[in-house]
Amino acid sequence: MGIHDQRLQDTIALAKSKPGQLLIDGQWVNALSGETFTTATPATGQVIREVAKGGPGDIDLAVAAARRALEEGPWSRFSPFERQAVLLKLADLVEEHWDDIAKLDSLDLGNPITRTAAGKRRSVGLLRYYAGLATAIHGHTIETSAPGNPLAYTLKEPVGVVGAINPWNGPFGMSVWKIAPALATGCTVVLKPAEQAPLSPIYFGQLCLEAGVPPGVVNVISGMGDAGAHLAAHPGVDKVAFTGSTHVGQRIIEASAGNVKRVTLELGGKSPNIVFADANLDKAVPAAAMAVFLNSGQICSAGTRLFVEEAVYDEFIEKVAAFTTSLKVGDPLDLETQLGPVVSQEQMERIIGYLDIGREQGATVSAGGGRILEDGLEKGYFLQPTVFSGVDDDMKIAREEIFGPVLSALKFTDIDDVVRRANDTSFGLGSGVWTRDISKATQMSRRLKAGSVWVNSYQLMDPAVPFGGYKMSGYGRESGVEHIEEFLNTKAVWIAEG
Ligand code: TXE
Repeated sequence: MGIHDQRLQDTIALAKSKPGQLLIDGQWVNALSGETFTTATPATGQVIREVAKGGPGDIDLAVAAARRALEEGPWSRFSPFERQAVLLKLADLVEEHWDDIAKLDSLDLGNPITRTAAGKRRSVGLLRYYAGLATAIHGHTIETSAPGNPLAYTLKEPVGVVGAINPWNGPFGMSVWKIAPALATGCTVVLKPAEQAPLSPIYFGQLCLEAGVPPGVVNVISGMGDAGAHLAAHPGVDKVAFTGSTHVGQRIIEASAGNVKRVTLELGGKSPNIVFADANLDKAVPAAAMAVFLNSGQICSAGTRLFVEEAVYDEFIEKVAAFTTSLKVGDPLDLETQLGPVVSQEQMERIIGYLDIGREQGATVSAGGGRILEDGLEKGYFLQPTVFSGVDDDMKIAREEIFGPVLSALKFTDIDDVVRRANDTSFGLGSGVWTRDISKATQMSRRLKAGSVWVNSYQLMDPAVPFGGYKMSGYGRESGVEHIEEFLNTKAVWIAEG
């Protein structure tokens, strides 16, 4: 399944017809430095186009615009129903232009175009969900015991200017994920998308303008890590919402200290997916594989540590390996493709390094194991989905986030054994449990130290259900009513008799 060149060139032409500048105060502008950078498709390595390379000076302008929009209006005068109307319009536009959005992400990130139906449901759903919540934000009244029996009530106010710093593994979806609740609460935003996949976030800026988001409310600054670092340290920013590596997350915490910013962090993971012998194995086999291979393994909550109970271990690994080998890897723009390339040469080399380490440390390659250098895919960053079996808890492939299509399978004996080992990690993002025994399911969901527990499923997401990490996977929650709280300040008002 090679790369269809004409379709690729047509999609590159589409990408070139979309904006590639910075969005500041409602205007498309070049970077102050005049610099640009290129973004390439991981399917062939071909350059797609140049985009503006925003730096610290551009971040300063964007933060100032966001501050003006927040304090001087008209955004601050928008009623909740008016903010709701803007979000609903934005949802309609995203729905209408989904084909273009899907193509941009498929081109820039390499994720299969077949995944886009789910992506559309999710992005449009998030916008409509937070449109609904925009009109449901309220404080409460409190009976106090203070002298004179004064009345107290709470007001919920937007936290202010938000710096949203995103990774490349969900360029459009993650932009919506952070911006929808921010707009619902009345905040303003400076978005710094990842340098590897900036196209759809920039296009999202255009859709915001078309939806009637006033100038300065959403600003988009494509650029490198220095732009992100400047945003994270900026005294004019009230909150940073970050998704990315744990290492950069730690830098964000340090940078936030200057003006004691609010911070939410959604970081890495090494999530356990646990299969008990009594599980519905026919359902668990493909799900356990796709818990890792979706988006070529580039998902923070991927179930990369597959724990299988002793009694069914050999049978299960054999079936997972057969399923894995049957997956169609290839042109991300092809409707038949199940796995695209990984995002960049750098990531590919990193992942290949882990494949070597896995072998060196004694794990068995049960499926895949290397780069794909034939079938017309040799110019791109295509890897075979890989299953390592016979993995020990101490191997690097069982401890470190690989962020590629690599599954590590481990054997366990009983509940206590697997709970201890599943929790023996510095991360705590996702987890899966496969069993038909309700008491095992409830017990496991209490004992696993992770922000999400999926029982007889994996990677389910919904705008209404909170998502986030324990331990070094971060703090704060995205989605659900919890996410709205992350963008609000609570003010206590005391009314005594005059
Ligand atoms: O992430 P970075 P990278 C993990 C995954 C992956 C590894 C590296 O293991 O292999 O991280 O990916 C911006 N201050 N995840 O290098 O560097 C940067 O420009 C402020 C897990 O792409 O964390 C980009 O916009 N911002 C993950 C964003 O931070 C800075 C998703 C993320 O980049 C900055 C991605 C700084 N000092 C990677 N330096 C997940 N949780 O889903 C860089 N940036």
